[in-house]
Amino acid sequence: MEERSPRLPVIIAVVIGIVGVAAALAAGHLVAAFIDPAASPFLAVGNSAIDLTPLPLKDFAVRTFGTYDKLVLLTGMGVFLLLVAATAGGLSRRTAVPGTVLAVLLGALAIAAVLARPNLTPVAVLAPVTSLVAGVAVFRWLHALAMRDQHNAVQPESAGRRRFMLGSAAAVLGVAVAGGLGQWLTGRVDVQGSRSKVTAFLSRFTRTSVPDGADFAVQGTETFLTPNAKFYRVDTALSVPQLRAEDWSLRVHGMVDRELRLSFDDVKSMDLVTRTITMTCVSNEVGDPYVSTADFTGVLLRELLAKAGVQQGVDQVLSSSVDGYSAGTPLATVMDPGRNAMLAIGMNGEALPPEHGFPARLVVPGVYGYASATKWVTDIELTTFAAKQQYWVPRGYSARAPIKTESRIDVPQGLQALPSGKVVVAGIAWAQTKGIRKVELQMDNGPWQEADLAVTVNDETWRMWRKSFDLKPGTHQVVCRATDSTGYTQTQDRVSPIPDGATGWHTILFTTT
Ligand SMILES: Nc1nc2c(c(=O)[nH]1)N[C@H]1C(S)=C(S)[C@@H](COP(=O)(O)O)O[C@H]1N2
Ligand SMILES: [Mo]
Repeated sequence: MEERSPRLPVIIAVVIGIVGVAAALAAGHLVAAFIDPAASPFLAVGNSAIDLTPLPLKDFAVRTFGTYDKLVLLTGMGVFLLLVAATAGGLSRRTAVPGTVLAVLLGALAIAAVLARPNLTPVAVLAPVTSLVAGVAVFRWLHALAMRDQHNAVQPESAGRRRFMLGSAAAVLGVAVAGGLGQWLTGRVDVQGSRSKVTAFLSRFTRTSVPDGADFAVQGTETFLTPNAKFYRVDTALSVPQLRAEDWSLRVHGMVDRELRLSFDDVKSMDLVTRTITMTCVSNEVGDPYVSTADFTGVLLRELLAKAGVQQGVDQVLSSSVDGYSAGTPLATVMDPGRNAMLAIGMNGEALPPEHGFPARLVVPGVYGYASATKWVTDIELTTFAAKQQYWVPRGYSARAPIKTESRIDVPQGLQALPSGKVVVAGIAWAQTKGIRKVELQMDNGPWQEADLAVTVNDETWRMWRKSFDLKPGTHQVVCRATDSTGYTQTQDRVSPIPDGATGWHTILFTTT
């Protein structure tokens, strides 16, 4: 019989591929824990994928998966990686070349992703480089052990895989230790402890009091202030940045008379105010939920920037975050004495939740979040729109993004079936910082009728409305439209969020029986 080079059983080859990739991820994760958790190859690749995602796809993801968009991305990446690792292993039954090539390619991808992260220093590249080396080394080592077993397999199969078994057990243990240690080191940053101290500090400040009658929550619609846990969340951060207030600082620079570097204690010692503000995401399609309201506590940006001395010619306030996001807001909007643009450290009486920007973020009434509300903010540069572009501008959104007058029906819900007779239609309208003057409803193509408006809180927030109808059994269609205090009635023209926010009338179909 002719001598053939040994061939590994498929299952062994596949296991080697998977353990090799796991070793690469774990080793990189551990090294990243010492440099910057965001350099962990899996996260870096995911974050770069987000940055490269075309705008329509990003909007689709936000709309389809909501806050789970990141979980979906991570799961998808995990499944993809598992399949690639298994395939590369399976192709390496005779020689280790296919698996090695794949490990090098994946390593190169991770290196490119880390180098592309705007917020990582060059030394962070050590994490994916370690991944590449560990992946290739573990893969080739296990492959060699398995091949030797295969060659010597004169005994029955069961007894002949000792080296491979021991080797892979050691590798799996190594993966668990390195990955676990990396995770532990990353989690050691005591963000919750830091938050508790900030919350205790904020408890000394009085909250704003939302007047009675500011919402119609009795109808099952939203409360005027959105609880922090229900506040909409939109960002590009695959993992929430873990920053302690004690380690945070804010640099204010660019076209200023004096550059500032503020610590969190510096901010705490400034004049802190609390303002009720409604935030809105530009990705909000007509009827969507990306609008919420909170009591924000912080320093007015116009006072903070005055300390730095804004120079002639500045028209853009470019804010950046620890994770490399940036937002650009018109200087005139930020400095407007009639508007409460702020550096916020508190939200509804507690420290900002980590996912809403702990320890500090910006909030600018009347401007969509992407162009103003930088979370985990660490840098404010005074510059011009001509000189610098914020994160979303090269990706297709407008540089200037005032919030459009809009309204939404919250009850009944689309396609809901209700008893006939008295039916309450209720919802919200917003036109920060103009304020809502009127909301009208059109039932079953009848005449427009004015809804009752809830008490006004201020012009930087949404306004609740409701109206009851007497309805016979059947199918009904109700449409709403708001008019702001400038007299502008929201347009019926349906446009999508790109490039500067959706418009159109919200329409609901429901039945009564
Ligand atoms: N660092 C950072 N800040 C960010 C974003 C982001 O992706 N990264 N997204 C912005 C967008 S698009 C919006 S709508 C608001 C949302 O803030 P929230 O998640 O607290 O509601 O944050 C803004 N600030
Ligand atoms: Mo947004």
